[in-house]
Amino acid sequence: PVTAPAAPPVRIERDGVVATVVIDRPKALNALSPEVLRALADAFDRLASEGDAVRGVLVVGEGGRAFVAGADIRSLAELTPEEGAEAARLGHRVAAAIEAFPAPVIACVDGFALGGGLELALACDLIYATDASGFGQPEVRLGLIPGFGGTVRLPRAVGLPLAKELIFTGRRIDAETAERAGLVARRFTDREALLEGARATIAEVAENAWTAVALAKRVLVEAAGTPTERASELEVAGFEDAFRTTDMREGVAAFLEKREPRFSGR
Ligand code: CO8
Repeated sequence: PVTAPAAPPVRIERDGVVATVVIDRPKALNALSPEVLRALADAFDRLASEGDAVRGVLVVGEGGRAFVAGADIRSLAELTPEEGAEAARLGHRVAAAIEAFPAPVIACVDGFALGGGLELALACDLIYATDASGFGQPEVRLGLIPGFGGTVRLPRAVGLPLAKELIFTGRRIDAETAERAGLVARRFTDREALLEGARATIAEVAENAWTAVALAKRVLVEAAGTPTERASELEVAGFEDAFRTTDMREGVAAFLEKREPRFSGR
């Protein structure tokens, strides 16, 4: 039997310097099948190849009910332990592609961000959310544990005690609680306000030297969770690299000359 080709589960939309990565499996609440994870990694690799043409990325879930309701539980069901590890590594590959991406990535959460969905959001630089959102790591309810970064990035975001409580209970918290815990950077009344707020943040970031933002992100990502001494070395190395850019020379000169900088992206 001939079947129509399935619509791609991930697409990229462009609006000037802002790219939006849309996860489009609303019937499964955008659950992360291996196909979705591969498509996400590809999307970030492709956008990274555009250099400073992309100044920020929004990640959104289609359908209005969920950002992402976790790994695709159906595709996990029959895996061997080795295949399970492989699935987790695929998730880590997506997180690595987002963290290596040279511009800010904002998870725009409108609805459920659970399990692998919260881990995906945590791999992004910022989480913005609507009041209708819910966050949790319910893996233990499935006999699983977080598989791509929940044990590493959730404690960094909210502190070890709350991270343990969330991971041990599988409990869901609302957007207001998540904002108070520092997990959500900004909260919005609805999806439209959320996307507008995220675009405005990228526009503000885009005023700055692309090189400096990329270096700052690299250092922030590499330094997170690294012992202070090593983290300080990473910071110094990034600081040194900034001095190799034309933009740093221009930015400093402009300040001293009391004028607006003209950044070139080099
Ligand atoms: N995987 C597959 N399908 C899902 C998932 C999921 N994670 N979540 C929802 N769906 C499907 C449902 O099966 C249902 O499909 P159908 O209509 O065909 O029955 C459809 O989406 C709608 O879901 P519900 O009917 O359940 O909607 P409700 O409003 O009743 O409930 C919930 C919404 C609360 C979000 C509920 O769907 C739910 O609890 N989902 C599962 C949440 C969860 O446990 N997530 C964690 C999964 S494990 C994980 O993420 C491990 C991460 C590390 C793995 C590393 C490898 C990637």
